[in-house]
Amino acid sequence: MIKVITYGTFDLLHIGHIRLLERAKALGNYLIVGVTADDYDKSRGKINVQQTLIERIEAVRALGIADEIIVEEYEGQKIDDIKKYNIDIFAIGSDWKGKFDYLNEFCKVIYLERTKGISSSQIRDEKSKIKLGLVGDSSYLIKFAKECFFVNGVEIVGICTNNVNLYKNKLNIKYYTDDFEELLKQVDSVYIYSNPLERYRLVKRALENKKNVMCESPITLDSNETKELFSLAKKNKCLLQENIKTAYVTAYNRMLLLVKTGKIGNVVSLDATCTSLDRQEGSVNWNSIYRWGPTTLLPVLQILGTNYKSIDIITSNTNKLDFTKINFLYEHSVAAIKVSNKIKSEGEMIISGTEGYIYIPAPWWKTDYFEIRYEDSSQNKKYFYQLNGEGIRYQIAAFVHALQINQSFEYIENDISICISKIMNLFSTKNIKI
Ligand code: C2G
Repeated sequence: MIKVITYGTFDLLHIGHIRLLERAKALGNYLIVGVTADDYDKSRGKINVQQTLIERIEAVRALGIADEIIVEEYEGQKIDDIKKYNIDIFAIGSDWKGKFDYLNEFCKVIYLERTKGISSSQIRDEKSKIKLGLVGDSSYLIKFAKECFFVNGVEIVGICTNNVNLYKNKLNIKYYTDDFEELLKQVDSVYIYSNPLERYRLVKRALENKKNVMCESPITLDSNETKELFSLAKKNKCLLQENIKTAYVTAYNRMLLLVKTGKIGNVVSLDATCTSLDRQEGSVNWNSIYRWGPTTLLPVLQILGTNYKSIDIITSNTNKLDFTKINFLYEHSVAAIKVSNKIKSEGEMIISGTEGYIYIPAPWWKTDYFEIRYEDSSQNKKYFYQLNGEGIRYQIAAFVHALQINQSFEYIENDISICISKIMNLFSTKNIKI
């Protein structure tokens, strides 16, 4: 018996995949198909996969070509599989020509001609290309626009700004100088990264015009306004996604799950710090609580909840010093966050529990790595995950995906967005100055 193996994502199964599988099967008598797991695809930079692993496996199974289906979960697995299943032939499309020659040591490698004129990316693109408008006057939007190129199904139409010079020669897109209404007419979605004081008005206008919105956090500086915007989005059947890039980072999400499964026992204390001296051009007037507050508040609110008993905001917001510390008291735990645009500190996060603690080194908000540490250090564990584009491209992919399947996975729950706005409001009214 000649055993053949092939691998693929097989997203939105199409004729190119089917022909590949038929030809692979014809090379022998028994075909094993390895379907890539979501995490593995993410680690190799495929972030636009639309169907779940189960859906993709079912689609391959339904063809009736494969004799056996396995899941491909890690780099190097192909060698393990070839040995484990006694494979004679490894077959793959010609787009991979030369890339798998190293497998010749274990079995015969055959590159099959790829079917021209069709691909999953093309189908995803054609399905519905989101026309996105950018809004704001910050150099961050240049980075954001570059990240959009990694995501299928999104096209940047233009940018509404007061400061065209900021983007000249860096962003080759249409400018709508301070003309938000005109931009809205040309797009179906907007990304708002304007001054936090302006966001409520802009998000509201966009939603009233039935446009989908990605808005940098904080969405507003008042919890009632944020609540109102979520209701408006619901009423007008639009998506309102709050952007805090950390919420979309794999390592951060896995860390949250480990905390929830009790890996460090009961959480008693959380400390998180975010500081930077490199103020983004164009956003110099935002204080550090607007710039960093949402990021540092995210783990506090996601892990300890929004029902804190008391909160102390200690701040120094002068020309010389822009520093804020917030202490939280919960029923059985405490948290402290520190943010600044004008001092430099270690940007780490420590979550302490009754059994052990989680340590995320600086910069914890865009990490690909964390550790769980115990009293008995032989039990310590290190966790590594792939991170591309600081999480920005994942949040864009999440937005596109939510619109395409008409259902959103809440990376940041609405009550957390509302609580962030509430704390922003407390900051301007109830803080202790130093
Ligand atoms: N394919 C093809 N013709 C197309 C499109 C795809 O022959 N028009 C082939 C690919 O060359 C591949 C298979 O169909 O052999 C699955 O393609 P994808 O789903 O795009 O998966 P891919 O990223 O190529 O995964 O470890 C993963 C594998 O190495 C390949």
